[in-house]
Amino acid sequence: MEKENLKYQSYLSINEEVKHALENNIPVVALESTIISHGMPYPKNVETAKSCEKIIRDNGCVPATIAIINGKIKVGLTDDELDYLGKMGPKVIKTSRRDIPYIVSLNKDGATTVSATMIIANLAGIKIFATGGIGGVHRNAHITMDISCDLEELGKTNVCVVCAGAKSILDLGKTLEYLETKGVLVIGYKTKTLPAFYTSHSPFECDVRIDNPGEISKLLKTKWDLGLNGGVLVTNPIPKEFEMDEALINEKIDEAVKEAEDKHIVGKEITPFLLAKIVKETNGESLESNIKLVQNNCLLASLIAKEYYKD
Ligand code: PSU
Ligand code: MN
Repeated sequence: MEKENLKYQSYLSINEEVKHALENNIPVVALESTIISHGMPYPKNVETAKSCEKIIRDNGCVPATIAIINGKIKVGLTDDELDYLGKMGPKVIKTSRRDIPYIVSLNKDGATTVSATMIIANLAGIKIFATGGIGGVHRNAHITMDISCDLEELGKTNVCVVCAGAKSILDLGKTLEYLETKGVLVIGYKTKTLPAFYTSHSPFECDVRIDNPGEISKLLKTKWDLGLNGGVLVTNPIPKEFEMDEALINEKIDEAVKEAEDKHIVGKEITPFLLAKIVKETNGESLESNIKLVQNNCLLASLIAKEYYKD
């Protein structure tokens, strides 16, 4: 029989806390780093990253924020590394699946998106990952073909991603269709309605509603026991008290999408451009909602992880 390829291990730098947890069946929750570098401005980005780690610890799990620093794939960051990524902001390279070998082999710094974080979490043996929003099918994808590789990753990598739905910078209907094609179940946590990031609802429906983290954990085990490779998307609505006014946020999103079109912003630049524009145009109100929903996702991911690692 061919020897299993374990070469990847030499590229991974798993910190002591995470290593100890993985070896002792203590639940671990992965976190991405593009949200720090490209998703939020400094210093709120670093404060949020640290508060997310605290929520995960307070709920009996170990956080593993993932990034690539000087070519080393880090699973679990120090506070200094979080500060560094936060201060560097968009100067750090936004790293998705395609970018990983470039960043690693040439000793660069990379902030990992949902796709890259899923890959690395899976290599490290972490099954549950909390974020804010995933990438998806962009609104004018029928012209630009802009479809986030996050969706492809969800189609093949065995990690459960907890998010607050997708924002309407994307075409939510096409995003759901794409996920269906890739065999990715979209779970609504305590809701059948697909949450739309800044608001708890959208005109679309999740595939199933599940109200209990234990049932989500059981579903994950069943899927992977059956050899049905790929991710599961858990969508967790933003708590009502932190929701934005739907008309206001949609107006700002429409304006931002129009400006990106006019400026011919394409490829990996477009999502960070839209996120920053929306924060600016809502005078930071959207940033506050964003922080609250990410924290809420860290809590749910911890509850699922605790069930998953129970026995
Ligand atoms: N959506 C957000 N905040 C984010 C992102 C998306 O609300 O920070 C980031 C995530 O890292 C996601 C990436 O994986 O953007 C998707 O980028 P793209 O659309 O270029 O695939
Ligand atoms: Mn894209």
